[in-house]
Parts: sequence; structure tokens; C-alpha cells
Amino acid sequence: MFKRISALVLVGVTTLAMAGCSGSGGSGGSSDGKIVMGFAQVGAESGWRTANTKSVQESAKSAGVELKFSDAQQKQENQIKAIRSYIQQKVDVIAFSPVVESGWDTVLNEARNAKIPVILTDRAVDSQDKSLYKTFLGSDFVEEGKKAGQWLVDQYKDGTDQVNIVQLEGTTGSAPANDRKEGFEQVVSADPRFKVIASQTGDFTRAKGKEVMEAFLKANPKIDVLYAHNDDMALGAIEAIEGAGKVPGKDIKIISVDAVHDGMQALADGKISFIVECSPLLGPQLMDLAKKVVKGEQVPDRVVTEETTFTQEQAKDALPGRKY
Ligand code: GYE
Repeated sequence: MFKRISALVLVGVTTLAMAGCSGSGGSGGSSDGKIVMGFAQVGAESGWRTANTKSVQESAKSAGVELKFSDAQQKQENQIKAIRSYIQQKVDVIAFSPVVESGWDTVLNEARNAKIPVILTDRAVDSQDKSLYKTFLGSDFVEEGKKAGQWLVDQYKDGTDQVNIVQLEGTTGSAPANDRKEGFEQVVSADPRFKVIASQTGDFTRAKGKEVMEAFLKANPKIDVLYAHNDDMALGAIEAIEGAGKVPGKDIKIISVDAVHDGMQALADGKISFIVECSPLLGPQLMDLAKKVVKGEQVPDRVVTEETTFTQEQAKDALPGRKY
């Protein structure tokens, strides 16, 4: 009996010592002293997501971070399950890209109670309590929407005709869908010629983008512009437009967001008219932040990714050097 108790105490002390060593909240850690990160990814819905996953996995490797990775298939319940399992495994840090903005307080509280720091990457949550996470690394989606709207306004400087716009929204309730819509509408609503005549979710996928665009085309004889919240939906919509005997980029101007390889190719080919870049290469910055957070160092509560925009000509120049 005595032997058993002392063995237990010993385990307890070792665990504490390890936690003390890394300064981490999570007391698990890896046996070789590496930081252990649990990463709950959204899914594999788009080219952006695939590039983001690759960036996270590669940079974990080169930063010497042990990565536990899960794919939630665009379902919040799966992400919550994954986060709970990382809490149980006592990882040192949890990073995740919340599929939607709402409904995270309970599980984030559980992580806080377990003293495991959380980093938001790519997408935000709408929790009022900002102390539920250490930092948020990702793009400014409202700004992206504004850039899309501004390009359109510049295209239609002259003229008095109404401009009929259809919008393919990202996943309902997600930060990029909410914010890209908001930013775009803020800019175009200043001019009454611009009319969003239809707006529906295409869930950030090619298949849904095609399906919804087909319905838009059937219901609306005159569409001048498509604003798609990501390249994949724009690429699906291109198939629908061509299927309806129209020329994408000419009969219907197309604006999208991301600038992944296939989107940039369609832009260079003249099928997409303008792309607002959203960088998926968040891995290296995420690993830096994770190391600091685990050490208990101060980090900024918001880290915004730097991004640009591409016209058709700029896409032709940029394509050969693109990493994704
Ligand atoms: O634009 C889209 C992906 O959250 C920024 O998610 C990301 C978005 C990206 O599915 O392609």
C-alpha cells in the first residue's frame, strides 16, 4: 500500500515539474519536452483549407511542435469533441479555427479551467469574454469585403444603369461569411445603382457554388456581377455560367476571395475578374505564438495577416511564384 502511494506522489511531482519546465498550463506535454499542440481544423472544404492545413503541419514539424490534428468536416459538434479530447489529453496549447462564430463559451471555459491556453486561428468567435483565448491570428474579413466592393465601384464609375449583383456566401454563421458580406455591402450600398438581387450560402465548396449559381441563373435573367466569398464557390459558379451558355468574366463579372492556385488560374484566364487575397499560410506565425503563450509570455491579442488583391494582369505575373 505504502509503495503504491509513494509511486502516485512521484508521478504527481514529475508532472508538476514538467509543467513548471515549460511554464505551460497543460500538464501533459510530450515525453521529450516538445510542446504539444491540439489543432481542431474546420474541414477540407476548399483549396484555402488544404493549403492552411499543410502550412500548419509543415510549420509544426520545423518548429519542433508535436501536433495532434483533427478535421471537423465543417461541423461545430466535431470541433467541440476534438477540443474536449485535447483537454483530456492535457496538451500544452489548443489552436482552432472555429467553423462558426457562436456557441464556444462552454468548451472554452473548460479549457481555461484546465489551464490550457487557446489560440484562435483564421476565424473568430463572438464570445464577449476575451480572456477565453490568448490571441486571434488571421485576416481582417471585413476589410476583404470592402476591397471587393471598392473594385466594383471603380469598375462602374460612369453610367446610370442598375448593376445586378448575386452573392455566394460562405458557411452560414462563419466569421468570413458574416464579415465579407458586411464589408462588401458597406461599400456598394453607398451607390443606389448597386443591387444585391440574390444572396445565398454555397458553404465555401465548389459543388454548392455550382448548384446555387444554377438556381440564381434560372431565377434571374439579368445578372451583371457575381461576388463569391471564396474562389472555390466562384469556380463552381463558372461551370454553372458556362453551362447556361454565358461567358464568365464577360457576361458576368466575377469577384472572389482567397487567391488559391485554381482561382488565380481562372483569373489569369479571364474567367474571374478580380480576387482579394486571403492568406492560408498561418502556420509559422501560429507556432511562434504558441511557443510564447506556453512560456507565459505576453502576445498581442490580435495578429492580422498581410494581404493584397489581384487583377487579371497581376495574376499572370504572380502565378508562377505562388506557393498554393
Ligand atoms: O476563405 C475559405 C475557407 O476561413 C478564411 O474558409 C477561411 C475561409 C476561406 O473555406 O476558402
